[in-house]
Amino acid sequence: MKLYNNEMANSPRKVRMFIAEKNISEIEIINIDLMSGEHKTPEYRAIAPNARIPALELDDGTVIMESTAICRYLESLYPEPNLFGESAIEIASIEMWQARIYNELMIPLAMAFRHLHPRMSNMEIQNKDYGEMQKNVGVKSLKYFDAVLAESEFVAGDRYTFADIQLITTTDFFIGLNRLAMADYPMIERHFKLMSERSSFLA
Ligand SMILES: N[C@@H](CCC(=O)N[C@@H](CS)C(=O)NCC(=O)O)C(=O)O
Repeated sequence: MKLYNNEMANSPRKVRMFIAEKNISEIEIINIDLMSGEHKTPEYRAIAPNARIPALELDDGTVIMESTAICRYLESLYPEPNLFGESAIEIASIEMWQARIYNELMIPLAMAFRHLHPRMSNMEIQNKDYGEMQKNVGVKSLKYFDAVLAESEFVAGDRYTFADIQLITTTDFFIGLNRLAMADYPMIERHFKLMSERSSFLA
């Protein structure tokens, strides 16, 4: 299997963390240079028509796009340690939290970054008003998830799951890039410290 990756981007980091937690060694990493637009070349589009990374290419040529779909596929191949839930209610809870983090926190903070940060001006037709609006949505969500994490160290229940990967890749990347301070969200900061103690954090 081949993972199309970029070391600076947050979506492929989810997959790298997942691979590290599962201790999977059979995946070749192929780096794609986003800044030079390598992901938009005909060669890469022939592999991943969405022109995004990550993408996982299987040995028979099948390609899986979307970081969560890739992780779900790897969970089926390598069930231990379980990261997507065991019981019906745990599976539903992890799915709920990972999707809520993605939709309510990651997307607004990613849109704010894409529309406001000078570094993104060559990858996005920037609309500053839209960026500011998304930043406000993201800040409200940060406050919300900070309150959620006051109840539990982990996002979904009392153990490490894919929902923690969804959160840490979002907070570690987008809080700073949006010129926000993690110290303003003490429970998110506690979660950051807990995650940074795991070896997968540096994957
Ligand atoms: N929902 C997708 C998002 C993939 C995505 O947007 N990847 C970014 C890097 S984090 C990318 O390839 N951006 C290239 C572009 O926007 O042109 C996933 O979770 O895999």
